Amino acid sequence: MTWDGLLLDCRLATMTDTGAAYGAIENAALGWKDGAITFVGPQSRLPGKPAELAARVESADNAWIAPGLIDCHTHLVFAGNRAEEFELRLQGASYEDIARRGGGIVSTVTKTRAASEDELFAQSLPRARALVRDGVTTLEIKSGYGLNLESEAKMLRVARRIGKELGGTVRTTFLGAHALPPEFAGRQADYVDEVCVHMLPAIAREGLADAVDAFCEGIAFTPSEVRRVFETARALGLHVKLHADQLSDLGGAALAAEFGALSADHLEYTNEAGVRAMAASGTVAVMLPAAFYTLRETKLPPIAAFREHGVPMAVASDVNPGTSPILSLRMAMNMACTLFRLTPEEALRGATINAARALGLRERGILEVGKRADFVVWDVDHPAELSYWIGGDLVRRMFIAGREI
Ligand code: DI6
Ligand code: FE
Repeated sequence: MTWDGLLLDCRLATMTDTGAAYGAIENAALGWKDGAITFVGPQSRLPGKPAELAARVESADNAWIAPGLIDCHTHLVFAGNRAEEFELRLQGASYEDIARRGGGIVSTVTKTRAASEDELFAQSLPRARALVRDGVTTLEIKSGYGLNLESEAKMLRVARRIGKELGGTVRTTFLGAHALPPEFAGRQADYVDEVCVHMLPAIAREGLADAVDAFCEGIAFTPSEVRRVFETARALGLHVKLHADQLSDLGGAALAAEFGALSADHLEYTNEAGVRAMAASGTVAVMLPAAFYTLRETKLPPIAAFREHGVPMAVASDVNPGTSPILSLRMAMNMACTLFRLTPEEALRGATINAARALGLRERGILEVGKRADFVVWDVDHPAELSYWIGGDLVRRMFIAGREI
C-alpha cells in the first residue's frame, strides 16, 4: 500500500458534516493514490510511518487545505465583450430594454457565430485560466451564444478543449434555449422545435453536452417551452438545470424540481412553493450574486427559506459578457456573503460540495477517503478568508486528481 503522496502538518477544511465548522481537522494529514484520497484525519492516526506510507511526503507547514473550488455555472466561452452595453446601462437603460432592442445576448451571438473555433478558444481560455488561478479545479461551461447547431456545437467543442488544455475538469451544458436567434424573430415556437427536433439530438449524439439548461424568463422562454426542452433532454438521458426566476417569478424553480433538475439557478424571485418543491426533489439552489450585483437588482433570493427547508445552496460566478463579467469564483463567494448574507462557511460549501452536487458529481468537492484528490493549499489563517478577501493571490499549491499543477 504505497500512496503517491502524503501531506503532513495540515489544517483541513474537509467540508464533511462532522459538526465542526468547515468539517475542520487540525494537526491533520492528507494522503492520496491514483488520483483519489486514501487518508484524511489527525496525523496521530496515520496507519504507519509517513516515509513507509507514501512515495512522496511533505509538510504543509500548517496551511489550510480545502477541496478544489468548483464553479458550477459559467458562460465563459464567447467572442467579444459588452463594455458598450455596460456604458448604456450606466446611462439608465435596463438589461431588458437592451435585450428588446436587439442588443444583449444576441449581440454576443453575432460575434460568437463569426469567430472560428480557434479564435473562440483563444479568447475564452484566459477566462478559464483566471478562474483556475483563483483555486477552481472543476468548472461548468454552457453554450447559448451560437443558437444554431453549428455554432452551439462549436462552443461546446471549445469548452471541451479548454478542459483538456487546463487538466482540470470541464462539464458542458447545452443552452440552446438561451435567447431567440434573429432569424427566428416572431417564430419562437419554430425555434423551440429546432432545438428539440434537430439541435439537442445532434448534440447528444456527438456527446458534446453533459446537461441541458434553458433560460425561463419573460425576455426568453416560457415555462411550457422549457417543458418541451426538458422532455426532450429526459428522453435523451441528459440531466437538466434551469435559469429560473431571475427577473420575475414564472414558477421556474418548481418546474425545475418537477423534472428532477440538478440545479435551479438565480432564483431571486422564487416563491415558497418553489423552495418546497426544490427541497423535495433535491435540486440545488445556485446563487449567482455577481449577476445580481451587475444588474443592481434589489430583490434577494429566499435564502432563509432555502435554509429552513434544507435546500443545498451553491455559489457560482455566472461568468458571461452581459450580466456577470467576473473572473473570480472567490469574488462571487464574497458577494454571496455581503449581498445575500450567506456565511463564509455556506459560501465555501457552495463552491465545493454543493457545487459538485449541482453538476451531478458526487465524487468531489469534499475531502474524504475515496473522493477525487482535487485540493488547494491556501495562504490563509482561517477558511473564512476565502470569502473575506476581495481579489488577491491566495492559492499556494493546487492538486488535480493528486497531481500538482
Ligand atoms: N441569465 C443571465 O444572467 C445570463 N444568461 C442568462 O440566462 C446573461 C447572458 C448575457 O447577457 O449574455
Ligand atoms: Fe447564467
